[in-house]
Amino acid sequence: MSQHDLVIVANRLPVDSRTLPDGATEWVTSPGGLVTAMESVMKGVDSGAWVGWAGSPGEAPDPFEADGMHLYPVRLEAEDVEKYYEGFSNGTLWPLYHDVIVDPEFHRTWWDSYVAVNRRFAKAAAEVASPGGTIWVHDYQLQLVPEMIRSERPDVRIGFFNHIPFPPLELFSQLPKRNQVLRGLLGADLVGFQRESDALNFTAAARKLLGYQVDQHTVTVPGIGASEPRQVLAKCFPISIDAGAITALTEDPELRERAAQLRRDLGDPKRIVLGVDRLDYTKGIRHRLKAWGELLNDDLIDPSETVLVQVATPSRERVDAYRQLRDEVELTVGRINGDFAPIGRPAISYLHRSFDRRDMTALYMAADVALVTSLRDGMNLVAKEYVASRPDLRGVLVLSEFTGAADELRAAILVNPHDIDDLKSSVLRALTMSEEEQEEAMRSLRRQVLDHDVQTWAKLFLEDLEEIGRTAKPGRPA
Ligand code: GDG
Repeated sequence: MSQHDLVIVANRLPVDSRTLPDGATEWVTSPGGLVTAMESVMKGVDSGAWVGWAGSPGEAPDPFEADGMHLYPVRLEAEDVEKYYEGFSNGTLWPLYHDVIVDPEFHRTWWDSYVAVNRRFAKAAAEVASPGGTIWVHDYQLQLVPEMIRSERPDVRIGFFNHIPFPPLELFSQLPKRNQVLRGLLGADLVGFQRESDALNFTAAARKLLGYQVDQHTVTVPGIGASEPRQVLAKCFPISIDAGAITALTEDPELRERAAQLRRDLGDPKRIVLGVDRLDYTKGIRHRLKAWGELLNDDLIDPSETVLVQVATPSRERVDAYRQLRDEVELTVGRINGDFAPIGRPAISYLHRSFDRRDMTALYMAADVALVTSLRDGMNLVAKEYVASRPDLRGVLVLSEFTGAADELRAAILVNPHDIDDLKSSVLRALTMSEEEQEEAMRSLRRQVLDHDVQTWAKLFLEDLEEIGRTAKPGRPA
């Protein structure tokens, strides 16, 4: 087995398998922020690897290479998918870490599976990291992995990044096995979060629940037996997007034409309002639709002039709460269209499928207003992608206060999505904003997004991790 200086560990590998017309399958890189960020850092290392699940239950494929990355598939049986992934990750942790918007469920068999699968990922990563190398673990599905790696490979630097919020102590305390989760995370040298408040929630939990000493962003983990205490840095690193790649797309004449065509396809409305979300209860889609329905009902929006385009990408379709959400959203969209749509065109153009990156960018370019109404969101990349797609300085971003992005994108119209009246007046304000106001706000938003792209995010995280490794373990190879 080869050895790698940088090993990424994430639930999914950055590839999807595709079936060709002759029945053969091939791997295609799946687009996404993490893949882009990692591609940029992988370029700077001699040998990089990625450990993750290839996406189908059962026997894992052999390790293979894709786009210059060494990929190590981890096996997940159908039962692991049900208990580790749909169960503990998405039925327990996801709702609990997102302010219990739906009730978290807990089953001890889910936890057992979470532990077993985390061990499998940790073992796979420990096997392929070079001596003194770096392992970067991602997200809530793998919180036990840092400690598991450390017990096998104390020579490596371990980083962890949590893409979703870390909840306040009062909520985190509800998690059965909370201390095991904390100890798992504290196996890392650096634990990264989206927002400062997430990092503070985490250090508060380490202090209150484990009794560990905390000094600002540093948690001291006591040594076991003769081993020395260790310091763990918990800090925020707000994730971002590949702003350069999006800017390049917006300059493509074919995409400009596609954006214009989209408007024509929608019946040439005066205003297009856009929502793009995974179909997830954290994204506030129900609240958005309620506000939209009321605006139409109150005659404050004319459906022959203004259309809402809602992309709802299919997500976690086997988890009950997601099935229920889909039913509710589709019922509401159907009702609103039935009540208000002009003949031959929708009041809400609802799209329950995925689009390629070019179509997504064309949608952003066509949208006069983007609506991000999450009830809780680690960051929300859609908000940043919309801003990056508007070099023309037009368009208005309505952004929930409960996103990580709201900490940075202060020039957006910030909204409390729980307050339907606030949501309604924010939408109306966005629709009536003058071109000068739009330009001023968009210029400020763009400065923030273009100066802090995903490549910078990854670089800052890895630099901090390397620095900690150097100071904490002077004897280790740099
Ligand atoms: C988690 C955290 C955090 C969506 N539909 C399509 C499509 N997308 C792309 C968007 C965007 C991404 O998916 C969604 O990212 P978000 O940040 O909005 O949300 P989550 O999926 O919940 O991501 C979140 C993120 O991790 C990163 O740390 O920001 O808070 O929850 O890039 O454009 N892309 C394409 N077709 C679609 O139909 N191509």
